[in-house]
Amino acid sequence: MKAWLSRLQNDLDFVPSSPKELAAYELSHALPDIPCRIETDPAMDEGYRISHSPDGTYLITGGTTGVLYGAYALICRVLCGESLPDEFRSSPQYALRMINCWDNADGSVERGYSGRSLFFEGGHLQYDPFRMRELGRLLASVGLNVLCINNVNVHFPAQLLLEDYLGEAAALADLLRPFGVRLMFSVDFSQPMRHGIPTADPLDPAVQAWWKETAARVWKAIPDLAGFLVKADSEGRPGPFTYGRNHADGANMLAEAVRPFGGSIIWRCFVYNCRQDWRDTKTDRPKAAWEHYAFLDGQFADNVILQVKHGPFDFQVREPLSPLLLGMKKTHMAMELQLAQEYTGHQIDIYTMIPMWRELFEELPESNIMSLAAVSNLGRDENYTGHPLAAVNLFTYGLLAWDPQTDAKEAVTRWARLTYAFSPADESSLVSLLLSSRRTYEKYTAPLGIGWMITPHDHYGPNPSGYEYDLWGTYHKANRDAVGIDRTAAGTGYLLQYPDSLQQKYGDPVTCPDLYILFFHRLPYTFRMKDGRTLIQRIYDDHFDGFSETQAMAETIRSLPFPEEDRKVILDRMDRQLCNAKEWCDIINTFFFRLSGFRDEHGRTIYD
Ligand code: GCV
Repeated sequence: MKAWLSRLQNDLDFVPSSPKELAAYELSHALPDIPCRIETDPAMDEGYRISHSPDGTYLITGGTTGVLYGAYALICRVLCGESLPDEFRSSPQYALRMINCWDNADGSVERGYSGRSLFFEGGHLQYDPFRMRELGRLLASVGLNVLCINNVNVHFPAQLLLEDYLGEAAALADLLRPFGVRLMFSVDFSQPMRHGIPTADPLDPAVQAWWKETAARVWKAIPDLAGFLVKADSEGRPGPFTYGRNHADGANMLAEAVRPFGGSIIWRCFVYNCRQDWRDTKTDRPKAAWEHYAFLDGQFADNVILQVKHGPFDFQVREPLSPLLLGMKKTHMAMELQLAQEYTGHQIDIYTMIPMWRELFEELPESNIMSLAAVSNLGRDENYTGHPLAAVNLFTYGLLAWDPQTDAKEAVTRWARLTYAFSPADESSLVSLLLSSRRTYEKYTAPLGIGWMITPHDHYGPNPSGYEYDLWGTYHKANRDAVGIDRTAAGTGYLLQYPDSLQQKYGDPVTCPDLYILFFHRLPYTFRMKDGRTLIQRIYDDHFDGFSETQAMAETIRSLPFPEEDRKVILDRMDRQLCNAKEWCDIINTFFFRLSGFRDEHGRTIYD
């Protein structure tokens, strides 16, 4: 099952030369009985208007790519059986709606759970043009417009992308252009040093000249390249700190190089001390990004976009919104999400993300970010996302990047209807299951905002002490009396990075929402939660509930009429999810029971 494309009824058997031509093709195949006209109005850019004339014709007016988005919007609504108003206008909220692939030149994918890279193999760019068109279609049909094809951890020889591989990359850019998809490259900050320059110091004229020449060469080959994505001074990657420079120095130097070509520098803010000593109680990893960037607000060039992970740690099941996304008002910001289920079940466990994203957007004033990025969950597997149901995350991410007000249930329902066309009852079961899957996963994994009880490095399955004495700054400090970190002013002070209203909300365990409570507070197991249960009982209850909800989920999954090729994969993964949920439930409950000595009030089995 090719995600939601199967309802388009046809394989894309021609090479479109423009979004308009593609739009006409898609409309004539998907809606053969509906007369449509397309008119381009370049001023509308990516926006479109769909109007319905009395003679039954639909007119789609839009900018160069807007007409394609309009065509997909019309197709989606008609196939979903939705009624359309006589006139309907739309344009995207965010200019760059990006997918970041963590694909390596050797064909592996960092944190990839859907097979090998779609773009690389054996040190080369190597892709199937048919699949690239299908990918273009997947992205365009939900409005995604930038694809960064290589890993932010730029491993040699992917760096050659800028030299030997440029012709191949340009051919890929040509293939994706009619879909309104622009390429982006991750670059290594120390790249000049591979070309005979003894330093990568951003203030060194030879370094600046090298980047300018390189940018000129790259943009000559791919004139609409969206920009460079940079991971610097993070997890061993090189960066400006080596030369005593800050990240505005580094990003602005690159920004100058790409400016003549209209390129952007997407500069990641995932910077922290990854060689922390667990005995060091002064350093608190969530504080790091703010400490590195907040004081630089206003100093970044206007073609630099700071890309910030949605939470201050690293894509845990529940983290508060990163304070940087709220605090840097004079800098262009992008929020980074992760479709790849690194900490959220490896595309074995069902985990639908849009409920979580909606919570983030509720905290985030729209004007604070101008772009959205998501780490890809795509790979060479026939179904692209490994687990067929993980496709819902790519689909709904696209809708949300277009319109952050997108309703979670509506978006998931559209995906389900386009993908499976079930009966109303089955569709409703599938949609409820998907919408509740994140809470279920959260319940059987790490409790109440604490995160990080996962198996180190691989990040699948429980290991509550796995990261406890490690270098990564991700500690829960559970002992026989209490668990969690005090991040208030009396503790590490992380909370002080937030605006007053959030300091009030999170600062007192009595007002702090339970789901975040152990992120912000260190609490005794006897602490009374808002519903009167003790903290320890709540931990036990959540884990038992998480497992029993997974059992119910499995029942529903078995009852749904998935097409055969999906059914096999889904059932197999459901069995593995059941084992995983049981493992989490038993290990975490036993971990806390052994430490605290408190028995479950309901007498359920906790192993001792
Ligand atoms: C690409 C986490 C992941 C790494 C990833 C890193 C990042 O640490 O485990 O695989 O590296 O985030 O976002 O840069």
